Amino acid sequence: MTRVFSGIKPSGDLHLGNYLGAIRHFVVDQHVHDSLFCIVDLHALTVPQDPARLREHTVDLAATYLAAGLDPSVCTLFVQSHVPAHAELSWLMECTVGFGELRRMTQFKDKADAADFTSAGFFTYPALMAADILLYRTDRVPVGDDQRQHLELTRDVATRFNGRYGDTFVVPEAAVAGVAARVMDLQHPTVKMSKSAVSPQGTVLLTDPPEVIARKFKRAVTDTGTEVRFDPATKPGVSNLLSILAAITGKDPRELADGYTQYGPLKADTADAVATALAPFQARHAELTADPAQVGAVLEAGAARARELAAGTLARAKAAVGLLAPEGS
Ligand code: AQP
Repeated sequence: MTRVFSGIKPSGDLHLGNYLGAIRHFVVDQHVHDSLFCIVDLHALTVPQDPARLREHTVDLAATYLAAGLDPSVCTLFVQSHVPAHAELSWLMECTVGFGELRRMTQFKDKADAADFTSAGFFTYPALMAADILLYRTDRVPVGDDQRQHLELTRDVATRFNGRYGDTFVVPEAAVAGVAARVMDLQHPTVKMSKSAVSPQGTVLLTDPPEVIARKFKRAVTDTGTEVRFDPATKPGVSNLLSILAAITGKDPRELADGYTQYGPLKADTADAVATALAPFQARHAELTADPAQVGAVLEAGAARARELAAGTLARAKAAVGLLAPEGS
């Protein structure tokens, strides 16, 4: 059975981009592949976090995974820092990846330029991401389009390590969704919707009530002209709405465009579709939020399985590079 691994940072409230680009694909994958879904809390530390908020976001992300339909009886859900092998293998990855390769990562270039403080961890986090994936001998990594470059780097690092030290890692494939692989901010449609963006009106949270969803879509920035056409290059605002509606209805964004002559009805229909799709999630999320013990038990069982799987790969990788195993191990 092929192995799937993916993760999300508990760095803020989850949004429609996280759902359409990642989580909804996890829900399908869990029934087809041996799937591990991680809350990558170590990645969240690459930018300063309030400790209490980080803990809250970690539990909330677990509740979000479960509420979205991840079933712990068929997939493994766990917190990255509960499996120390991630941090350990990350060092071996940092010593395998090139400085120049990390410097070329566009997410680093974009965000580092805008930040007051850039941690060394923010620079090296693609090495930790490679460790996350390679630890589980992952075949397939479902991610949004923004992570494609990091996945390529993981493949390069795995191939380099295998070439230097012998066959140790599986070289994984990225599985990037076709429609809505990059959901854009409703107020700034050339920028991706993001947890850390300072754009509350442009970011649709998974927990937004229907009236807030309706208001955000109503105020969405559209393009000059009045024609409804799917053309991300010249009509990014309208194309973003069509992509969201297409992802939820399973229709083609170009065909959907043919059904509209004005922006208003497209905004209203997209808001309705999003609110309806999120309603069952929101009900389940509220129940799980009231029952943190249930969420904690899922994470404990998930970490136990992940530790077991990770131990073998870490031991192989350490032996391959020549680290002396402790006596009696
Ligand atoms: N706008 C998006 N459209 C489609 N997919 C997206 N993803 C994130 N934003 C969009 C996908 O969600 C998964 C989890 O992402 P992450 O939280 O680990 O990191 P990120 O990509 O950096 O997400 P954010 O929301 O932008 O977080 P911050 O602002 O904290 O950096 C990934 O599969 C990602 O592709």
